[in-house]
Amino acid sequence: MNISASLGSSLAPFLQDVLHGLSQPHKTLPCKYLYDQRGSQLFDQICGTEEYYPTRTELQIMNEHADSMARQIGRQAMLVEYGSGSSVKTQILLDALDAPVAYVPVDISEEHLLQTSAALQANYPHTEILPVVADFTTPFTLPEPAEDFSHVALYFPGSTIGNFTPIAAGVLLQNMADMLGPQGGLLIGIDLQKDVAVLEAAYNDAAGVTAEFNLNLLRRINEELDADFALDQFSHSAIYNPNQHRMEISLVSLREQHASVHGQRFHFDAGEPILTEYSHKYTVQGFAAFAAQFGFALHKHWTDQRGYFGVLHLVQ
Ligand code: AVJ
Repeated sequence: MNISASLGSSLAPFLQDVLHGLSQPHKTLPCKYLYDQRGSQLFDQICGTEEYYPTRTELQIMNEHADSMARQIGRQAMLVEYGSGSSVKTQILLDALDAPVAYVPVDISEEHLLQTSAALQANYPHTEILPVVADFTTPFTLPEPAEDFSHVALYFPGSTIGNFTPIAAGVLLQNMADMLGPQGGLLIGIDLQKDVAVLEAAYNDAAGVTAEFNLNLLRRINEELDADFALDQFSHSAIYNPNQHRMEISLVSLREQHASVHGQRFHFDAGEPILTEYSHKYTVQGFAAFAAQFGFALHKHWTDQRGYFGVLHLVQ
């Protein structure tokens, strides 16, 4: 995106969010901006690393239990997915679901989304594929499928919910509850609490793909927001915070330095972090209790043998 094209009377949201985050006493950048075209590619690459267990574990759970999940979801559903990415897990669900009325993948990475949707439509001719380019953290309108549907089934895999602070996750769950109504269900993937060494290895892969994914955010800011971050003067850091049950992922300034974004100059101390992402780890019961505050009841859940990852079906 060209910023001059998206600048109206106010600043473009990306620029606004970056300037705001870097002006905080503890500098932050919103993790949703990690997923441009290059970032989405790098994330897919992370999923293939030896150390990053969540995707492969969730896939294994989906492969093993998709039929049981499909029975929970029921017939005639409009399947909506938040943060669909490459929709790999969704295809397992679509295969088990016996032609849902429509599939609505929602993602902010437009190119990636439209490519994936075209491929899916060819593979699932009896399901209407209705991609929506949107940021699912802010309200958006669901498309109307040509055929009637009986209920909305929301699929939110990948433990994306882990990126949200408890407060933001609560807002999201409330929005989901409002969208779903009394007939709706939520099938959600969550990463579970486990040995710290396993967690930290997953976010510090030896090949350095996660580091590149994280640094890609600064490269993107340089490119799109007229900034001048010295990419080799920031390093990737990913540490588990056992009190908050979350991975804290940041870019650490390797020396005292400045960077300008769109004419605004920011100072960085040596060792100062820019927080780029949280990844919260839950327990099944802990998450169910949390979701209950927003009217969700846990109907069924599935996990792997090691108990690394959980897929939960919650209903209103
Ligand atoms: C896509 C949010 C699930 O938190 O594990 C992976 C993102 N960041 N490695 C996660 C991520 C660094 C990932 N989620």
